[in-house]
Amino acid sequence: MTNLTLVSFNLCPYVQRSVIALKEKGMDYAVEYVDLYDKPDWFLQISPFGNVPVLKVGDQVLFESAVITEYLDEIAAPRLHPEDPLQKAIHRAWIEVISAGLVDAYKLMIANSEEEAIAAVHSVQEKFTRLEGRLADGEYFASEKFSLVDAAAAPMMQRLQWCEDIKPLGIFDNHSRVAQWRDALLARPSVIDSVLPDIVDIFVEYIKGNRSPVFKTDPTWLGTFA
Ligand SMILES: N[C@@H](CCC(=O)N[C@@H](CS)C(=O)NCC(=O)O)C(=O)O
Repeated sequence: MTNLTLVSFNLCPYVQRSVIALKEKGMDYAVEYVDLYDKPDWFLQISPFGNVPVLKVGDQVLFESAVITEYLDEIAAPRLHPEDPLQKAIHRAWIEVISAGLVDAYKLMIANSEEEAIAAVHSVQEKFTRLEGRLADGEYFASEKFSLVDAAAAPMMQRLQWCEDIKPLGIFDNHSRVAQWRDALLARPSVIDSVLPDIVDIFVEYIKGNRSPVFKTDPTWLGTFA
C-alpha cells in the first residue's frame, strides 16, 4: 500500500518527469487523472496554479515537477542528482535550459503559421547547440549515469521526435550528439513506460485539433501516422 498518489494528465510532460523518477527508483505509486479542461474542485483546492503534476504524500501535497522529482530523489535510491552541491546546481541550471526547450516544443505543436513553427524550431536548436558543448561522452547528460537532467529532457525529446515523425522539419539536424542523447533517452525503459501505450495516437489527435494548423493544413501532415 503506497502513500504516494500522482495527480496526472495523459499528455503532460511535467507529470512525465515525475513518473520517470518514480520508475527509475522502482517506487510504488497510485495515479489519479484529472481533466484539465474541466478541473474538479478538490484539485483546484490542492493545486495553487491549477497545474499537474501534484503529488499527494499521505495527507500532504506537493506541486511543481522540479520540487516533486527532487523530493522523490531524496527519499529513495538511486540518487539521480549529484551529491556535490556545485554539480547539483549545474544540473539544476541545465534543467532550466531544457524546460525552456520544452516550451519551444509546445510552441511548435500549437504554431499558427509556418513562421511560428520555424521560430520554435530555431529556438530549440539554439539550446541544442549549447547542449552539444556540454554533453559528456556516454549515453546520458552526465555520461553513463542517468540523472534528473535526463528525466527532464526525455519528455521534450519525445515530443520533438513525434513532431518530426509527423512532418520532417530537421529539428535534430547538425546536432548529432543531441540526437544520440535523444536515442538513448527514448530507449530507456523508464521513459518508454512513463507514457500510455497509445500516447502517440493521443499526441496526433491533439496535433490534429484546431490548435495545430501548421500540421493540419499541410496535405502531407499525417506523415508516418497516415
Ligand atoms: N511549472 C509546472 C508546469 C506544469 C504545467 O504547466 N502543467 C500543465 C499540464 S502539462 C497544466 O497543468 N496546465 C494547466 C492547465 O492547462 O490549465 C511544473 O513544472 O510542474
